[in-house]
Amino acid sequence: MLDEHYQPTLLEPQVQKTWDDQQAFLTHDHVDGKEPFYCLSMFPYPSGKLHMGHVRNYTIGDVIARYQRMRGKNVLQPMGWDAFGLPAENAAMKHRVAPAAWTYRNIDEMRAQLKSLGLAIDWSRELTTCKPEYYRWEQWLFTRLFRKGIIYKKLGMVNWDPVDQTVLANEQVIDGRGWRSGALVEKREIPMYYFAITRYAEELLDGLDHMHGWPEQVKAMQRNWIGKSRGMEIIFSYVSEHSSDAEHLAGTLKVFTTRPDTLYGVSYIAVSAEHELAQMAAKHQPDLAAFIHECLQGSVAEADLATQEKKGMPTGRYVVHPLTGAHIPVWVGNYVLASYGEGAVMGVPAHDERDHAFAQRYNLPITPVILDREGQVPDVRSQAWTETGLLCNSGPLNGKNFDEAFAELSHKLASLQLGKERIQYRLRDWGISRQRYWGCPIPIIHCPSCGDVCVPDDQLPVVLPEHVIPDGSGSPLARMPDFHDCTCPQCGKAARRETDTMDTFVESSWYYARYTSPHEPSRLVNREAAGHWLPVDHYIGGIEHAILHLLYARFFHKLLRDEGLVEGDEPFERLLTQGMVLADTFYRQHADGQRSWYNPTEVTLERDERGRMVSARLRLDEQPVSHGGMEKMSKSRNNGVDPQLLIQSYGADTARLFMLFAAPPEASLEWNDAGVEGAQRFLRRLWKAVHHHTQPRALPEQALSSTAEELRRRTHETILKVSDDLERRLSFNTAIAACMDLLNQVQRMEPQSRADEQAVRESLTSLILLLAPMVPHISQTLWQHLGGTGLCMDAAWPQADTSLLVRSEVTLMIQVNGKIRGKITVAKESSKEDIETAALAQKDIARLIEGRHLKQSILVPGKLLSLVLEP
Ligand code: ANZ
Ligand code: ZN
Repeated sequence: MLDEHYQPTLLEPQVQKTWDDQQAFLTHDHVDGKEPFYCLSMFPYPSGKLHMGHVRNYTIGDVIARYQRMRGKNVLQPMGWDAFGLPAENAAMKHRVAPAAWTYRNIDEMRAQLKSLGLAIDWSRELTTCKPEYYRWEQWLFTRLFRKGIIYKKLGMVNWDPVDQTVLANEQVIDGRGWRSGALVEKREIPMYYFAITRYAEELLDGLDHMHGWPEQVKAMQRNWIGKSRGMEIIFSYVSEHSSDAEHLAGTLKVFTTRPDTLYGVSYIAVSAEHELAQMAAKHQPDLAAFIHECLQGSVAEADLATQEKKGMPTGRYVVHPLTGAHIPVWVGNYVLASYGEGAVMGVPAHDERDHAFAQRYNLPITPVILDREGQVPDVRSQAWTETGLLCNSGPLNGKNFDEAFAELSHKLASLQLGKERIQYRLRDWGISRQRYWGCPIPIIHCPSCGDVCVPDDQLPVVLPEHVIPDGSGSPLARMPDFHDCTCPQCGKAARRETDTMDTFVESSWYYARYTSPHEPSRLVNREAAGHWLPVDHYIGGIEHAILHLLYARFFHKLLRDEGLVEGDEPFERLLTQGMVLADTFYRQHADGQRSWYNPTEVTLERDERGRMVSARLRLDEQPVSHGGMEKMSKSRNNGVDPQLLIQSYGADTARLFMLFAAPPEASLEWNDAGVEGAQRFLRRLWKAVHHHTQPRALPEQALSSTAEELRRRTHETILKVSDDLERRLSFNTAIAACMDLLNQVQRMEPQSRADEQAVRESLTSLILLLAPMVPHISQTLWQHLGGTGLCMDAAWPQADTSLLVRSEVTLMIQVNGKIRGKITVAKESSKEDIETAALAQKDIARLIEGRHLKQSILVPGKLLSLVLEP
């Protein structure tokens, strides 16, 4: 018997127990006749508590996983922990507890929280990256890549805290000072290990063009990050007045430019403060030395460099123009990046804004060499003309356009051996050494005779001791002879183990592959399992990972491929980047300008009839607080709402439904209590409708009433709509809205006959199945009550009976990219969206479209639907 009232907090643990008892989420690699589907949500850092962003992420992933399962796929949805990282060390210092113990305790708490959400996760595949059985394979791969030269050592710049005598992570430097000591941070160069990701730059860039399952925005961000520029390197020889320097200098100065066509407009050369010429010249010029020192103090972030005031100082050195032979002064410029191109720029003030600002400040010549659109010499006194055009003031190149000038210059300079065409990437090699304790040890042994030697396979893993409590002063491993003293595997002499650990981005770069065979004892992955499951069919995570994590994971996939461990070029077929969760912020400002922030749960709101906030008062003292707008839920604004409280008071299904209904997945979601209550109300209504329907009543045997006929049509329309929303459009909010509509129809109908009752039953059963991926607990209970056997999550996804959709029908041709590919019969009054949905649901059309994006659709009513796909 179904209880009259919906009591989610009682029901949900029972349903979860049923799933557990039946091992419903356990995934086997091969299930006869079932296509594999790998659905992955980005794994969390075990900070201790689930936040709303996690709940949103994992709910979306779970809906996709459960939907695909009902579609008959063999679905893999794993979960794990990105368990190394700085917060564990900070917590360790604060609470005097070992990072390992803190991390493992957090994992236990968060696992329980995730389970309470009812996620269809195969927990038997759980991974924890701080465990030796995981990171040993990272170390193993490191040694392979080191031998291949894909990992190499060079000097890298770090933040050094002179008081704490320790290297600081960027986030530990606050306003240029160490976060604990308050000491002014210095830059230091130390040897570090690097992944040669730049060798894969071209492939990482080209791959994006074929990734139709990724949002355009994310691909654009990756393109910019890789930053490919086509240009030329041009060589300027030094004017050898300062012969002592000339001996040390290579004899030439190289620049990288994307605008060789402006070569005749060069009026100075600017080098970065780190450039060898700058260093050399500073030896004789104390004022230059002071300026260079000042430049090196500032931020190294490119954004800061771009916006700061352009400053410079002459070095007293000159170079020779490769074509005119003119002498050109060399300056040190604070806007020149040491790590881009050659760390040197040919200054063309007439055609580059930065150079223009610099030249104006220091009275350097501004000579236009590119004509404007009208073919006139542009007025560049107050502003640079930065577009391309025909050349002027450029000797033999006058009148040529960019391409002609480029070609001619590259020919000419090559013959003089003073330049050549070159591709430049903004992407840098990836430095992975961290002078931290809580990370994966780098498997290298430093031998006084043999140098850097890889730890041999039979000595892996290099286990990180777990009982250590760091104190903030340097790496504890460097003070543990038990850890670092060892013998050289090559010559047997006493040697020292590397005490740096790896960037935690390394662990998250390959976990997706390990999930396919998480307990494989003898290899990084089981090749067969990896071949079976990869690539990930759908990857879901926050937009904040659009660049680094996703780029590193793509890079790793290629590394694994080149090691013969996985197939294919890309790890993630389709990507969904969910938006942030926002909430209102409330504060009071104190006399000293400081603000105290109050949690939304401590504040009572008054709203007008249109829902606008009229007043906000702190519950504690009934006095007003100011509204600071909607912001991302965060500790600093104290506007986080704890998902656990939400689940405890409303149940997981309500929490899930609210998350899905409040906004499309890619948009940001604004938290509000009214929405939560609305979600709960809908589930109560659904419950009530099923309860009401299953009360025994005597009904005559009669034909279907016209309202019931209409209900059937609506039911099948809804099936079609929700299927498309869940599969193609990933539009969960509109899917839920369609279900809400259908429930309204059901509730309006009082059956007059057995046949009518049957129609209602069909609607309710369909509704429950359509909602099952989103609200799995209530669906399981109601479905069982309506006579379903087994688990609702294993029931087949409802199929729309298209013959029922037709009122008075018309047949339309379907065109794809201009060719007739099929036809479709639809109700005369169908909306364009409905016709499109129905057309896309046709097998033949779906096959044509697979993996591509619909760019446009044009409806010629009564005749034709034309679909235009993206190339
Ligand atoms: C001369 C010139 C003339 C330039 C002109 C631009 C416009 P992208 O497109 O990002 O690759 N540049 C080169 N190395 C630099 C460095 N280390 N720090 C700062 N700027 C640097 O940018 C290439 C352009 O950025 C290059 O082309 C160079 O300025 C500058 F009308 O050379 B150009
Ligand atoms: Zn040795």
